[in-house]
Amino acid sequence: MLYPYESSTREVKTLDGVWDFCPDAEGVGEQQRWFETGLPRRMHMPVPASYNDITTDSGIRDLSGDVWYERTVFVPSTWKQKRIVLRFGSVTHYGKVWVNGEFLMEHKGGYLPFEGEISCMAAPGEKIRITVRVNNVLDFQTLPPGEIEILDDPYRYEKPKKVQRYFHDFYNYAGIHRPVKLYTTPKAHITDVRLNTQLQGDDGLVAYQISTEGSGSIRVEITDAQGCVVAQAEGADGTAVISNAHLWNPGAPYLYTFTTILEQDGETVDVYHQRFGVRTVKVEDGKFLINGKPFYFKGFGKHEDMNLKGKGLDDVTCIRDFNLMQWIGANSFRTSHYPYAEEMLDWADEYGFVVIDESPAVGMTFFNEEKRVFVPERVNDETKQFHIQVMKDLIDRDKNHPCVVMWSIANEPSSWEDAARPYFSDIIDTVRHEDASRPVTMVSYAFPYGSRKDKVADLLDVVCINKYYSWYEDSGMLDVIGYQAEKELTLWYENYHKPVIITEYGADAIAGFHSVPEVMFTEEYQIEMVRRFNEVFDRLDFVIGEHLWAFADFATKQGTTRVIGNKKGIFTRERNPKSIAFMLKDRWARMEDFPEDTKA
Ligand code: GCB
Repeated sequence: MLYPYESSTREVKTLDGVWDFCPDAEGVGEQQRWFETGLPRRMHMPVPASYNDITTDSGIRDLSGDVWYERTVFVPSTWKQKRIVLRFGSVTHYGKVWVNGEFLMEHKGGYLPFEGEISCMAAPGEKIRITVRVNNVLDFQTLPPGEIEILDDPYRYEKPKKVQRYFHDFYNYAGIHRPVKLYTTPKAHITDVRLNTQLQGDDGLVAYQISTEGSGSIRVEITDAQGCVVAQAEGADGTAVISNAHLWNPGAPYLYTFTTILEQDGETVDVYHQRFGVRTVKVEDGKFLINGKPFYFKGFGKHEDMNLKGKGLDDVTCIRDFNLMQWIGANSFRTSHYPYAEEMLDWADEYGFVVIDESPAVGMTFFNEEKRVFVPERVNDETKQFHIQVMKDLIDRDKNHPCVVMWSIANEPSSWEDAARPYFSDIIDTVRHEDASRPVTMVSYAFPYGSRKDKVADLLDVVCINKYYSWYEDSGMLDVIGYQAEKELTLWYENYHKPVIITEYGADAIAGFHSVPEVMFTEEYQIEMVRRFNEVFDRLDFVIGEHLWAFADFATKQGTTRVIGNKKGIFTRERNPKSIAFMLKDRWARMEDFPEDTKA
């Protein structure tokens, strides 16, 4: 799905701001036809934002079920004869939309965009009323999965209590999380642009495929960063050649603009501008090659998470994060554990950060060998079909971003279960079919040996693993790290013969907690743990990257192992550095993005 950028033929109007809001924990709104009658109660709710941390009511914060949003907006009178589209960047985890009381669309899945044409429902010059029912319930057919449990022990509860269980760490924020836009296209219009770049000597080959609705002929033009035309072509698919192309490189990005022009009888009907970079990606001989050179990943697993706004897109936090990642010398991040906002990937393209783009398949495990996940009553064929659809939609959304170098199909599933293999094998086939130009990974917390041996890793291009030696097991025993890390990582490599990225390692450190010698939860322990892991990575050639967990502290569900959230951040939730940040900055300043020459 194309992002709604403005052009000479397309107008965009943002619907971000304060909407009316009404909780509906009992789920009666649809039956009572609130989409026709209007909301029975009107609270103020900012969009984009999670609704959880805005009010002071725990009944809203931890509500599991429906909430409603509503607002009115004028459709500009100049929008006659246009196709008018209403688009949501994301609604978590389910959204159903009415316009003037009439059903428009529904969408399952909390981290991808959806849109619907409203030309017939919206008269230019008049006001329309948009109503959205949002549902945040997670079950075994959603991603992430979850389960509603009824607590009905009469010795403990006055009456039965319904609770949402989920198996991932981060808090289940919900709401309208990303921008809402009304935009126009001409009636005949461009519906898709797909680009793939290759290098031939010094030239960049840009293979393109354009889809349209309505008749017309296609012309394409590539302009450089100064706006000069550097290549042109005609037809709905083909290859445009940029001679002496500037490459998009990590830390040294260069972006071209690919302009598609739809013409009828020599007249321009529709124009769409897509920024892109010329770069290649390949895994070969145990190396991750970007533009033909072995790349080393230095960076983080992140979250879309901040005070008050929760998972709502926030430009301030976004730009601050890119500045901090530049300051510390990172070159990459993973969109753990779900697809991030499209705007965030645009910035990654522009800042030159390399991205591992992850699906929302997180928490497909009970962290328990006995209790299986991939069984008909839990993660089953219906889940798989949805997972396949999510991967298709994700690839369709992000395919043109040079920053995206690899797809991650899941984070830490029970990949030692026999049934996990056919499940993920079908997902991997889909991803390879949809995009042959990027490698595929899955982030594992299984083992390369024993009863929890990973049954999927051999199907992937890169092995990504999360490890917490001296934290969840052998707590406090920093001295085990060197032995355990070297032994286990080596086994991964010997078993699967794939390059390895450590996509998570780290310790909770509460900013301001100190001790000598190091004890858990202090800043010193976090530093020492990471230092010991790093020593091992530096000895092992097949390790092609290190992503700390996590970039910043973040909100989690409540529990005895979390003190107001997960504190494994290198930065606090307010985006200030902990002591470890200076250690990493120093280390990464000494390590190249393409370290062929520097690694022993
Ligand atoms: C993990 C998960 C991540 C958690 C982290 C932790 O393995 O992938 O979502 O937040 O561990 O801190 O426990």
